[in-house]
Amino acid sequence: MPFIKSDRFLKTIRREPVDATPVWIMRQAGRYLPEYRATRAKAGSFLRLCKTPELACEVTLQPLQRYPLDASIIFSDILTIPDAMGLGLEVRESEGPVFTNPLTSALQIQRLEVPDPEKLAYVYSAINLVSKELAGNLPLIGFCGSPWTLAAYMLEGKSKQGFNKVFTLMQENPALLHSLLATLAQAVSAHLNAQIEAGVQAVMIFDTWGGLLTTPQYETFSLTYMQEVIAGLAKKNNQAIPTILFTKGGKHWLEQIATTGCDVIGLDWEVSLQEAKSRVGNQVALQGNMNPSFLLKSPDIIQTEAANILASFGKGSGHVFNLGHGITPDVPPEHVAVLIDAIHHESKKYHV
Ligand code: 1CP
Repeated sequence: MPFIKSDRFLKTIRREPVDATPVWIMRQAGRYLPEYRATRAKAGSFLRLCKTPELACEVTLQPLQRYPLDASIIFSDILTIPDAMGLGLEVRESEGPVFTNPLTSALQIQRLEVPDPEKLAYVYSAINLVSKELAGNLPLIGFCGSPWTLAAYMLEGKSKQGFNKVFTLMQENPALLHSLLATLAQAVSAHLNAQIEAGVQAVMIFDTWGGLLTTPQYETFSLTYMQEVIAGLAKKNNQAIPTILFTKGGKHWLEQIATTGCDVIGLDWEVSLQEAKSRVGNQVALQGNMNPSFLLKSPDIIQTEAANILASFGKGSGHVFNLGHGITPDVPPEHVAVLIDAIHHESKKYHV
């Protein structure tokens, strides 16, 4: 199936009228798709897949060839920045991402530098290739991790519940943590700006581990740096590029997030769209927020939950449908088709 043409995503972010609610899915190119697994096997490793622009382009397009999605997201990973800073990323089948050279000393942290853009050129080449294929029919989203979330992985060396090491540094040497976050904010800004230059029409900041923080810690160690990143984004043809800010576990901080300059708040399922809308009003659009585990249930349960989420936002433009976190590898691909169809059909009544 050739992919559809849709302008619903960008219109919804601007809260302009649309005929139906747009939908895309976090990790839409991923292990639940057999064609993704085949391309990953051909590439030999996850990182080789990311670093080969033709293959990254191929997997970016795979979900669009299967489903009438309203947006695409470039296939890459948030951990490519630390990899480019010399930490040596490996993504292992059993363990997930691991750094062969994690941050273990103050000296190592002090010596970190914003990576040479050449080291991430494969991302920009993949964006060029995907943009050509999409030919303006569908928007392409670029992305990065938040400075806080990247710091958590870089100090821990891998994914680990609680991410204790970043909290130890926060206690023992907050100034050093701030210097790491400041360097990462510069690296993230440069990476997003290069993605904008290469052709993405929106960017998303994934603050996956912001929810581990207390409110004062969130403001000091995560939000401030994301605000700095947003303030530093390049314009294209004098127009700001829309930004989506997603803090997983961020339900307490929607009001603060709405003041960062972001255009869309990404929500997980811990807060309803109705509540989020009443708290942030018309300042920003909202994206989310179905629990991905519903995709493991039967089609009628998926349809009912999709309808509940649409009803929670209610009438009018300003809601981009998505999951509240990434799709899991065990989801049957047919269930994704059921969900997207339900969103496009069931949402029509909210857009008259
Ligand atoms: O085995 C495989 O093929 C690797 C699985 C995989 C995939 C498909 C990883 C390793 N990364 C990705 C792609 C990816 N990662 C995308 C692609 C674009 C799309 O959405 O289609 C995106 C946006 C990400 C972003 C990402 N990577 C985040 C933020 C979003 C989130 O899920 O919270 C995070 C935290 C990562 C780190 C990472 N990379 C890979 C994994 C399995 C993880 C998560 C590790 C953990 O649980 O801590």
